[in-house]
Amino acid sequence: MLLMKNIIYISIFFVCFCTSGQQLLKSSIDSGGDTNTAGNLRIVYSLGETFTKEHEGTIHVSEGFINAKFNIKISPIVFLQGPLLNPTTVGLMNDILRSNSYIPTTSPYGDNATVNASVFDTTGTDAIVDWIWIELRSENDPTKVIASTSALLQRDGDVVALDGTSTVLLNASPGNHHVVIKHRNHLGAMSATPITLVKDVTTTVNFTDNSFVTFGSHAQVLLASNVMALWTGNVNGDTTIQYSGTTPDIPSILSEVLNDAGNFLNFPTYVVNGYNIHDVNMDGKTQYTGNEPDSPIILQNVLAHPGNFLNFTTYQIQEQLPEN
Ligand SMILES: [Ca+2]
Ligand SMILES: [Ca+2]
Ligand SMILES: [Ca+2]
Repeated sequence: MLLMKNIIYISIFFVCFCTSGQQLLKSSIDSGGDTNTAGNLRIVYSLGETFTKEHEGTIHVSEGFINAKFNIKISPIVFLQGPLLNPTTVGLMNDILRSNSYIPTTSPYGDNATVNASVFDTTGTDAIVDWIWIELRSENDPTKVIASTSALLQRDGDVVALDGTSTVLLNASPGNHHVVIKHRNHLGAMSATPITLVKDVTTTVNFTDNSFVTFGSHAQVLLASNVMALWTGNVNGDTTIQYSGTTPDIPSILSEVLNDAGNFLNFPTYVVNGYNIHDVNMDGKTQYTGNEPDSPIILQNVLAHPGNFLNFTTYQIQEQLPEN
């Protein structure tokens, strides 16, 4: 009788458990899966991965669906070379795109994030230079993006959230991750080693510090002021900066200038005003040749690159990310 009662209780429990069990929400899905280790406890969460073991070693639990929403606070600091070429204030990037109201309120990157136009009202040190892109990459496979977001870049290099001032939050599990910074016409860079990021505590990742080690070689340009910046001049959407050769960036600038609707007489000296990927120094003007042309900046970078021993004009500055 007692056994029968227990079976009934177990059955009731089982039915309740099944009917009120896991719900599959969009937020529950981590497309790639990941692991977390604390002491001798290791949690593996994934969707679509084949489990070969449910547990192993001391304790090793596998779960199908876990809502892995954490707030990783990260405060990257990065300089773009373009707006530092002729700085109006020493040590601060120019914010000419902002002061001319050229920066769009919708991100140029994949998440199409939007901001309130008022974030571009701030002037001075914390004025917004442009949109920027952050990725966290897997410790074990740095080609794999774990989390990513559009963010905003201040003149002093602070990368901030979409309100223009707050710390960036990323939805990822605490742990060791590579940090990648990308910009639409500069070459991206990644931390050479994984960086320990923890929940609810801000971690500063300073790409401008010349002792900060980036993946690959010469991922950034060393400026005269002894700080590092992302290389500018990748205007044709690939992963290299090239003046002349197989995939040069220069013809793309010329084409942009000649094809502009306002350039009736097809002058190569014509200036295209506005937010434009071909504007290498980010002064709000895209010019092929003339008073303030963008093309020579690309030549200067190619010739100045530490890897271009023989000063070839055809040298390619390759973006130093593991997938390239
Ligand atoms: Ca700042
Ligand atoms: Ca290019
Ligand atoms: Ca320009």
